[in-house]
Amino acid sequence: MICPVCNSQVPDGLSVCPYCGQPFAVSPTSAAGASATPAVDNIKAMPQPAMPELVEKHHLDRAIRARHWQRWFFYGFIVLLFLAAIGIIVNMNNANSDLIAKMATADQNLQSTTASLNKTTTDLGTSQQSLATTKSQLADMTAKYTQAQQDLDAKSATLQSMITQSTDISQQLKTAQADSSAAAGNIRALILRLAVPISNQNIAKIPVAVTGLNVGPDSDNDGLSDQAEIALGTDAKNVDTNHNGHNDLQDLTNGYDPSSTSKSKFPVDQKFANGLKGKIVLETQRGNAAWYIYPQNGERYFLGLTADGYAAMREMAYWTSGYKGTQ
Ligand SMILES: [Ca+2]
Ligand SMILES: [Ca+2]
Repeated sequence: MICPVCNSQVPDGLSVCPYCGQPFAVSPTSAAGASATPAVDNIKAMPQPAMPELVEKHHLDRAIRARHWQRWFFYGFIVLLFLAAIGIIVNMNNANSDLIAKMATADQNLQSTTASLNKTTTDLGTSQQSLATTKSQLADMTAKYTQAQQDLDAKSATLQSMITQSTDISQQLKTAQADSSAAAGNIRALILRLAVPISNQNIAKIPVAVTGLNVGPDSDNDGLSDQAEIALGTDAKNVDTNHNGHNDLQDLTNGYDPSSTSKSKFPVDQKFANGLKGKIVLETQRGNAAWYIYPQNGERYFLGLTADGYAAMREMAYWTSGYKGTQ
């Protein structure tokens, strides 16, 4: 049978384990039968170690085996700890390397960010200066705009005043033109009333003063105005009315009658002319031409056609003023 305490194989029928001293329960059959004798015999036949030594040896063996297993467990545990420590160190080393790399990267990023920040700060300073300059310019422009607006308002007011004045002047000019037209009519009527009528034949007896004959339009550009050519009976659109090879002004300057087809000189009668000194004569056959007979030399000075009474008045004022300029 097996000892329940030390698990040692012991012969059946023993009341005590010979290895550990554990008492056994003795069955009645084995305790009081004839079979008890063989068991005792077996026990006797077996080498019987001393009981204390056996127990002590058994305990020592168990302690040794326990120590043995404990030692191996300890060694295994140490190995595991060592491996774990190596793993931890390796991981720490790797982590440290990663941290160093990350720190280097972070340091580079920090330097880059710092440089970028410094540049941004510089740009910001520049932008602030530019903004300040722009604000200053804007304020200056605003002031100029305000001044320009004020100037514009002032000029607008001045212009409006000038427009008002221009309207007044325009109205005054219209009034003056009406007055002038009325005055010209009155002067024309006065000349017609005061002038001495003279025939085309008789006026040719009065020498022509070759001055004052170029006032106004000159269609053929021969030096005689269109009105003067009407008064002289020449063609205002033909420089040589009598076809004698000399233009109308040249004929007149040399005493020839530029309207005469006979190409002859004027039939000047100075005595007749002197009789009309200081008077206005009106030759009615050639557009009511008015002439002033100058008192000093008895020559006739063209005043104009009475259709233009105002011009006639100016000419008469000129010739009667005593002034003989370059007209
Ligand atoms: Ca002419
Ligand atoms: Ca001629």
